[in-house]
Amino acid sequence: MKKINYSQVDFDTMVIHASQKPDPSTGALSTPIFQTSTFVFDNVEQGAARFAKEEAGYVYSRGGNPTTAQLEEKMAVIEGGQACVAAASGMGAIGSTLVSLLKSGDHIICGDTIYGGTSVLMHQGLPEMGIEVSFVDTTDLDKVRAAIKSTTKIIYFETPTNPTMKVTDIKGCADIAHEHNLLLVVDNTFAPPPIQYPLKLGADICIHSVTKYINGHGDVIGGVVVGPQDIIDKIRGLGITKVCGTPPSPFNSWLVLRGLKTLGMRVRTHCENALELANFLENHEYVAKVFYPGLASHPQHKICKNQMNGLFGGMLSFELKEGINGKSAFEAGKILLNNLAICSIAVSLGDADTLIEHPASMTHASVDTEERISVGITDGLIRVSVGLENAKDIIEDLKQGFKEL
Ligand code: LCS
Repeated sequence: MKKINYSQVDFDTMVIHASQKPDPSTGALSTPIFQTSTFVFDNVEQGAARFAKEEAGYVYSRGGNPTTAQLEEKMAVIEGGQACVAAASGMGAIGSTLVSLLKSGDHIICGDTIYGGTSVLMHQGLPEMGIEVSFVDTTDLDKVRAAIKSTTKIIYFETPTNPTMKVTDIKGCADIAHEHNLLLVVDNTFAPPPIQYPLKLGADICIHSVTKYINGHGDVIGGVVVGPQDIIDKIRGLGITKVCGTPPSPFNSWLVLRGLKTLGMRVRTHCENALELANFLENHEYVAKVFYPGLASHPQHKICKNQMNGLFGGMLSFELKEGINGKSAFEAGKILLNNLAICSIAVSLGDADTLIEHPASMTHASVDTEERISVGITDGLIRVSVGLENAKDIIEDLKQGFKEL
């Protein structure tokens, strides 16, 4: 068979075909699940050559597995990177990356609004290993520049941020990072392709919690890191295989491969539904503020338009007004969430189902209260992962919930 030139085919064609090869022993089109811990060598010499990396091939599934390798190859093509390593979770991907690339005495600049689990890693995990972390509002490039020290090695952020949807100019930050010989690491979980391509905008490393849109069906915990071959080799060899020991299971890799085939159509529908819901919420009398990159009212809407490919993601958050029928915004939010039928009260995101949650008591409960409020994660903030149901039904669900306030 001839090879597909991925730069010449549409995204929807590419995500189906990238890395896919019929199984050589059976011709199976769907990638087999190589549910094995170990791989048999023909002889001692071959085993030694594999360990010495003189011969390509598998050894032990903590260091590499054929099903997972197909996922890694596909994700590298999707994000436009040289190589990819998969992990058992998004946190496994982030933790393995940072312990592989940083050492005691190094300094990292981290966006000031991040997922609660990443916040624990940055506030406790890294400092306890002697790594200094500065939290910076990366939407302001002057603040990023000012935070650079002689020991700085990495700039790290999410864009859009979880849960406030703040957007950082990836290209602007990449230019600053490279002027100072730093690596730019972007967590692209909230804006997966075909929305946003951090590596094409100059980032060195792109991370996903594939638990979210990349798998898309709410049945896997997983992560990936995409970047240059030498860096990915280091993260695989040290972080994923030895220090953290966090490869995904072959079955989970297979589920993600299956989910990926519909990435484009899922993501486009998430984006369309989120824009409709954002417009509805912005015009609702009970809503004080909506945070969605696709609204003209979003503070970085101009940057969003450029770097998010005209799609703005499936995530939004909003604040209810204080004093609706004498209730605080927090009380009103509880009543609203407890009276929904289609939207499930749950953390995570990127599933077919619409998920609604309260960051202050759930995803970001581990963040220090003062810090949480200072970055806009108020007690009244509600986050929605807009699903693939019909947008009208999602809006009707919220409408009937609002009637209970
Ligand atoms: N990065 C981002 C931006 C996330 O939102 C999450 C999880 C992670 C990394 C970690 O990925 P995991 O280990 O869970 O695969 N975010 C979650 C959230 O907002 N609700 O539940 C999990």
